[in-house]
Amino acid sequence: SYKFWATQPVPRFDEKAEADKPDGPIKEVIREQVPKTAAPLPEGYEWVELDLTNDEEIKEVYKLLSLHYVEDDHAMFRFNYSAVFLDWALKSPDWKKSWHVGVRAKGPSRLLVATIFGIPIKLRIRQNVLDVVEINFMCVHKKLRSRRLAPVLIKEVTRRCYLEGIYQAIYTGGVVLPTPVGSCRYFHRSLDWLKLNEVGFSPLPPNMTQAKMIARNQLPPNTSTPGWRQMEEKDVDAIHDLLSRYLERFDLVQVFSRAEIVHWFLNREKPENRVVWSFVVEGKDGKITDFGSFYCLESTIIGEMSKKHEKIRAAYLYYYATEQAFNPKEKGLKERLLQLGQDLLIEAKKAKFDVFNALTLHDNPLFLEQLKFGAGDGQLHHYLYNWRTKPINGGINEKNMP
Ligand code: YNC
Ligand code: MG
Repeated sequence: SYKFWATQPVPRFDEKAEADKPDGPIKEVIREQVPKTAAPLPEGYEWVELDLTNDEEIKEVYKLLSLHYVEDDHAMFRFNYSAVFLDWALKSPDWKKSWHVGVRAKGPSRLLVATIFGIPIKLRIRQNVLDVVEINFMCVHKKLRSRRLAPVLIKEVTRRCYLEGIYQAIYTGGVVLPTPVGSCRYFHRSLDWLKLNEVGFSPLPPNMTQAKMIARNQLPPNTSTPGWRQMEEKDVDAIHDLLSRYLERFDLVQVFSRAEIVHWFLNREKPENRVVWSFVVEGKDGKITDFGSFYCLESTIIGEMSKKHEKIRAAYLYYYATEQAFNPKEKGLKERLLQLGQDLLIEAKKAKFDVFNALTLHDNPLFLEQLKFGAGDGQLHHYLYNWRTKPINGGINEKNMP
């Protein structure tokens, strides 16, 4: 029935009548009418701005999310976003402390019981480029669920965005709400099939043996694209140019500044706790012709399957781009993406990832099945807040941290 969402500036499921309206805001926000203070919380709780420049506070967010954030439908796995991941995801260029919202218990424990975060990004929706907020990591402690706290969090972060003159948002989720602008499915490529089988993630298909499954998922030990190497600082401008041109082909994409290319892609940490892994292909003439990346996100094994293994180490396909997209022969694009995808899988295998995940967006459907990815049962829906546009198929924003 969506009692809360029915009050919000989002398209209704049955809004067919509006389908001919041009793209634009659903509601005009009047800045003077935006409340200057937060709505009250239930007795015993208070609003806080989290200070993510303080390692202790990042650890508190880590702790809340590691115990209470997103689980799969069968409660077998829970995302385990690391503290370095949160630092990377929430302190991107021009981040604002006022959009790092928490709820604490009053009293001596001051326990953090709920969060919702926003970061500023530039988004292109078809022909319109907008400054928006990307909302992520909304979480309520399990003991406080189903008390209508989520709408309170959403309204508070909205108020804080309005005060900054930001009136549109993008967010993703596994749940169906009014109304997805696009939807995609998760695909999974086993890198350590035996471990995935032992933790209950990959069942043995009928008429298959374990040995056959292991053989089927073997990868060559080394990459094969000539000129393939890790991304370095000196590649930033070339990647900025290549990725920007590549993304012009899609209808819903982030528009990156140079500083954002550095932030989102440059390999920073040592491999042991690296979040983002980025690679380029350098031609003989020194030109960067291709780019590919993935990020590391572990899941904790929470069910009865947790006896033998504690965690699944997953690589998530992130952004990629190739000059081949500008070659008039479409066949060349598919072949090139198969080649780049294979080398990303090999890098992930070398870095001891157990599985490689990807969504059915952008050009991914061109190579997923041939690279032995299989459809999972998870869906990811993309949503826009206060912006009307026709549904977008496939060409949707890659940022997919659920
Ligand atoms: C969800 N994921 O439908 P109705 S994704 C949005 N996104 O409202 P209560 C959600 N809305 O149906 P609980 C939602 N999940 O009555 C539920 N809702 O209209 C809606 N899980 O609230 C739901 N993190 O407090 C219903 O539910 C209302 O106690 C019910 O809390 C929900 O970060 C939640 O999956 C999700 O921690 C916090 O279950 C809790 O269950 C939890 O009674 C595990 O809420 C972690 C989890 C969500 C991950 C994410 C994106 C969030 C986007 C929020 C919307 C942002 C809008 C734009 C704002 C800025 C605008 C500007 C400018
Ligand atoms: Mg609640």
